[in-house]
Amino acid sequence: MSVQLAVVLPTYNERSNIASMIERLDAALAGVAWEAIFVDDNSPDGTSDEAREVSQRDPRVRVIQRIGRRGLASAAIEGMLSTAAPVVAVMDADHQHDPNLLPEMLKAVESGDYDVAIASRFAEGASTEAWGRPDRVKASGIANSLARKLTGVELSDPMSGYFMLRTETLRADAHRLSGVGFKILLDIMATVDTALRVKEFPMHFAARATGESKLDRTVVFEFLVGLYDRWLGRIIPTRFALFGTIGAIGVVVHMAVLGTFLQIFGGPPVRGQLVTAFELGQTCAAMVAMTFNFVLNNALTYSDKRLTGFVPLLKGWCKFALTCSVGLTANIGVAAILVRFGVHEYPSAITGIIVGSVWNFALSSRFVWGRY
Ligand SMILES: Nc1nc2c(ncn2[C@@H]2O[C@H](COP(=O)(O)OP(=O)(O)O)[C@@H](O)[C@H]2O)c(=O)[nH]1
Ligand SMILES: [Mg+2]
Repeated sequence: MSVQLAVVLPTYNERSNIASMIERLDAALAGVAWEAIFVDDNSPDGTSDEAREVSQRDPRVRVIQRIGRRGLASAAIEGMLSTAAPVVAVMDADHQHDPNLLPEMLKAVESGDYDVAIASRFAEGASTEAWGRPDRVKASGIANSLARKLTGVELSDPMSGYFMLRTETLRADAHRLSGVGFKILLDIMATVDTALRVKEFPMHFAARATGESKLDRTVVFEFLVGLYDRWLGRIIPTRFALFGTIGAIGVVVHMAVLGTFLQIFGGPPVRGQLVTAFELGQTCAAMVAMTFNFVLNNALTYSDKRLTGFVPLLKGWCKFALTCSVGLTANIGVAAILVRFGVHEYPSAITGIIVGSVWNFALSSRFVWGRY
């Protein structure tokens, strides 16, 4: 029998949930020709190994192991594009989503009456009490209403991570999806031009079985980044915007350090002094600001390629410093040339800064966080 339904399960450190998840899928999907695809971002706990072991016993289980990448949305997209099944579902691998909803969702999509089936945490009849996370319930509520306003998607739970659709619907617009962040359903709904017919299924959202949430800490940040990406990401790329924002905060840090330094050590220059307080302060401030930028970019702009461990961080910092020195030279060079050609000093300075940061961004994304 040809495969009817693919269930995509993005995973990061879910080793202990894999085997039980497959057991539950097997029980829930009796009579359906299904396959399960774990898309694992090379989890340090060996989730991929565990999934391969399950796959040895049950060939309906497949594994995509991604190296050097992170991200729920891009994992879901890659999983959905990897199947020949006509219908595909995405769900969490941590048992928060009840697989017993799958047959009804499949019926709705297969009937042709609906394009998308969504398991909703907030539809009539759904519940989130068992989740045990009133803080996240509240955050999801706010994010949902914001998302509804900004994208015009009218759903009770556009941030749900549990949904099903025909693979051809996805493939038609896959190249236009942003793949940034974690809210893949919202991305799909906001991207496709035709109005999708949606059926919502109230679900009882459970507590995670074992392991810990990956989204707790970054959920708000990722959400904002995702919204930005939808809005302006095509004009100014999201990563560059983040890089630039962090750079701008870096300038504030620089000034604060320099100001403090001059407050303490400032005063008229002493005769015979080798370096002035300003020169020393400027140097310290630049080092602090650069380190600050490096740390923030590592944590936020490149959260998916984050460097960890002392040696990689030190190496990364040295490369970043080197990159910044090239950018600084470009910055000063361009500004100086413009001034010589009679351009006013301020626009020249700003042009220099823009050229320098584009340069820094291009080089550092490649040499510090990229692969070469
Ligand atoms: N491949 C992949 N899966 C992820 C990533 N982050 C989270 N997941 C998986 O996505 C699902 C939902 O994530 P979870 O941490 O439970 O988020 P929460 O339910 O919102 O707290 C789980 O199966 C995670 O293992 C990621 O960066 N890459
Ligand atoms: Mg979860």
